[in-house]
Amino acid sequence: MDRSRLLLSLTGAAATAAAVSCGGDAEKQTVPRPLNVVYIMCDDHSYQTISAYDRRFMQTPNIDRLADEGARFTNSFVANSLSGPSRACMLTGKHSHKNGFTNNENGIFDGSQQTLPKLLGAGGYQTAMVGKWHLVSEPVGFDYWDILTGQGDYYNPVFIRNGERLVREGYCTDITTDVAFEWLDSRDREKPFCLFLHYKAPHRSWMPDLQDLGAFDEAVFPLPETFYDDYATREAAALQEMSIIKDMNLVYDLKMADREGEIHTPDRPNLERYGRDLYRRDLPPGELVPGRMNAAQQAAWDAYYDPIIAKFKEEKLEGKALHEWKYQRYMRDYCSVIRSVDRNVGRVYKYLEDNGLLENTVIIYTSDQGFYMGEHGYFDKRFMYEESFRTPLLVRMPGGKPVKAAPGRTRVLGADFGHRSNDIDELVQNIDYAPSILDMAGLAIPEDIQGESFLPLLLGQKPSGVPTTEGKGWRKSLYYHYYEYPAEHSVRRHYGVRTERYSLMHFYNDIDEWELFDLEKDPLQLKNIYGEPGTEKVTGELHKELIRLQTLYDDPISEKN
Ligand code: SGN
Ligand code: CA
Repeated sequence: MDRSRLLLSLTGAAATAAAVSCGGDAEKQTVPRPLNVVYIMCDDHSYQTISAYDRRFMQTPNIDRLADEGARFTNSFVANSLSGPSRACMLTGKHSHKNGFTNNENGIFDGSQQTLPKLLGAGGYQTAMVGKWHLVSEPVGFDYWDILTGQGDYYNPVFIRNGERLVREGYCTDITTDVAFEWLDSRDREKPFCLFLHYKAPHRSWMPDLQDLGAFDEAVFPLPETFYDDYATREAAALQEMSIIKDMNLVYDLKMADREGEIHTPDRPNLERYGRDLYRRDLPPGELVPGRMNAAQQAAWDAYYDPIIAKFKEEKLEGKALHEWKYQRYMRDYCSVIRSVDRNVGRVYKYLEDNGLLENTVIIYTSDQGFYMGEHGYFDKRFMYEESFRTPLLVRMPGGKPVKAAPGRTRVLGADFGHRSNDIDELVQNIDYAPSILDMAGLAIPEDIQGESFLPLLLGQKPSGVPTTEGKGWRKSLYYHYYEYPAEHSVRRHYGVRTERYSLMHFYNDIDEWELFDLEKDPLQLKNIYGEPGTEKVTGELHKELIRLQTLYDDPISEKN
């Protein structure tokens, strides 16, 4: 282990019940010890629909409060933009090829390996995992686990509590919070805790809580500039099956089947059979069974959707009008689902406040990856393109004193979030979560963890003083590798490197395509400049950097074909 890293850890471990401070100026940020951690992770929550990042679509006052009282990471990324892989990266602090969970289709998480909850447990923490797990094998290393089956259901979801299966009545986001509170109430108050609170929302097919139905009916969402992307110069971008226009389903995604089960676009197998019930999930294969809702829920749901379905049938929209109608409907459902997430973040805040925990608890808010809100015409994620490579990351340090970032940062290019004084602009990735949490807890970070602790950044330390696996100074590039192909949505396998200005990716398997984007000149990533005259030097440097990262992380390039 790096000496300074070890020093910080030892200082923390030795200073139980004391405060550890870092940073050179008078206003030092401190970490109280023992420290509790509430790690909130949504599923598919785009930064575009968090108003602390982007004000175009909706307001999220409770999530924003984390940004106001903490830090907003403006360059937060994942290592593999898909649920299971992302969760495995978070739990291990390692890239997919090292933790073994490369894709959802045939991945089974090897629970015998070193993980964050195990390390926390060994360090005297009590840990709980509540909500979406999605790693197939049963959770190992948590004192308590109460997980959704598979993707989970929005209504009346099935949970597995420490091995026992049970159905809980109600709306999933609320229930997940309730379960977390029950565990917090019953925890051992002598020990610090780390709660992993993983919401299923807002995963497809975006089913809002009944109280939020219609919340955005008056809204007209601005169409993203790249909605009608023609994918010129980008072969892999064109080959996907996650286009709102061509792949988003009117019944499954947008709920447009009428009560008799008439389907308005039977463009997906089984829709004719399942009709209106299909989107309610959890149907045994091959059987036509009612959806998951109880009678009262179904009545309220139908009361909202029936007139919309009737109007849709009547209008017989086509072409552009239909495409944009789909976009508006998608955004309405998705944002309505986020309303419940935001409300529940507010509940978590209140719980911590009411129980005197805000002073010694760090709250982390993130998602398992970013998501497309119509950019490039897409929904879903997977690509190394910015919207899905990025993920929101907000951290409220104990006490809620806004983080004072160290001055003199280089601007990292890409999304324009404007500037806030508590922004952290360094390139961070979800492999950094485990070491950061261990660091916050004052525990040693094992040598084989590939991520870096971003605690020093939260403590306002100058990045030049931060030790990384690459030497001194914060990392200047990120490695990405996506594996799930052939599979749903048909995003080709790819790996790549992103620096502060450029993004280079290689799509492989049944395709061999390199893409290079200059994020300064082309932040929307519309023009692949790979192989263009004048790019030789930067391409050479990026190839070198890619190989350096593949060597550093031990993901040899020869195995990628
Ligand atoms: C499901 C969804 C996909 C989604 C994957 C992975 N299809 O298979 O649209 O990309 O999950 O999402 S659905 O028909 O089942 O809704 S992930 O976030 O869990 O990785
Ligand atoms: Ca996800």
